[in-house]
Amino acid sequence: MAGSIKELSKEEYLLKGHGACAGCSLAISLRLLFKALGNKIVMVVPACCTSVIPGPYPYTSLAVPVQNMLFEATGATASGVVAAFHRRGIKDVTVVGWAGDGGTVDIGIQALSGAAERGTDFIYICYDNEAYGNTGMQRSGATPYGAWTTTTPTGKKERKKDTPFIMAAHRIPYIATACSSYPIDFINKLRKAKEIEGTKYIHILAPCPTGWRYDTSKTVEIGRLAVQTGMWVLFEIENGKFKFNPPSNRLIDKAKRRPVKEYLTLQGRFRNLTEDDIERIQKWVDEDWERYCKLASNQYV
Ligand SMILES: Cc1ncc(C[n+]2csc(CCOP(=O)(O)OP(=O)(O)O)c2C)c(N)n1
Ligand code: SF4
Ligand SMILES: [Mg+2]
Repeated sequence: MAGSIKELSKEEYLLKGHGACAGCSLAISLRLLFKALGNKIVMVVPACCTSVIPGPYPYTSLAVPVQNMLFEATGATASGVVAAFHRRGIKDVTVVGWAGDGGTVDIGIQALSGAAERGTDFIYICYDNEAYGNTGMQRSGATPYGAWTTTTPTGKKERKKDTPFIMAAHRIPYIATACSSYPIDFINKLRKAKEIEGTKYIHILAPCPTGWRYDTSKTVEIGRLAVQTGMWVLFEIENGKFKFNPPSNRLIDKAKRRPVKEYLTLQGRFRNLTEDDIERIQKWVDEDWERYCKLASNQYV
């Protein structure tokens, strides 16, 4: 396990000249993925920002094998790749499904659910920029309440799906949340997932300056604020056992959590929120924390 950034490999498999927007946390997360797992991986990527980031054929900025797949098919395709490796007796390649929130919580959920039910031996990573970024920022099931998108011009009226817990209902051996603002936490979770057999699911919050309407220099700060306000919680569920990870484990005491308003008001996508909306979101966050704290003390989901 890594203790600090200095211990990480200097190899880069996300090459210069890629097509991500300035300040994109998804590009940071991709670099971290490669720092954690190296290049003995095969990525399965559906239609999403990550299928644009490599750039136009015949060039690519991803120096690992990538299978670009239909929007809905990440779980099914990854299952096929895993089966092919098993058939050939290849055991030292990690298969990684890497999909956006639209490709995971909406259109890809059936293929992912099937793969999880079969116990497909792969790591599935949902990077969650909370909208359909590649097609211009339409709302997804992961868009939070009140957020502007092109299809929710006055703010989304529904709440975000709780996908890590949908995955927990599949009784897979490992589920974790992460964010690129906490790189060592993410890297260690990837390395742990690599050693576990079966389906592993990691859900990363992926701050997106283009869609969330904040300055490109603030990506790391926005991710940290998401965690410090408790709007994004860092946890693991290992064999059904729930555990907070730092710094979320230090926020069990409500007084230590910063008000959600600090996170919301930095982002243009929340500019239509009223004070009542902000209070409602704060109440939901506090209620979610009560549930998480019960899970942490009873331990089993
Ligand atoms: C069946 C199908 N419907 C719609 C599209 C168009 N499409 C391509 S990428 C995309 C959005 C992907 O959103 P998400 O999965 O959240 O990834 P992001 O773009 O945000 O990285 C859509 C709607 C498609 N490729 N296939
Ligand atoms: S739209 Fe957002 S997630 Fe997609 S490349 Fe741009 S900043 Fe990154
Ligand atoms: Mg998205």
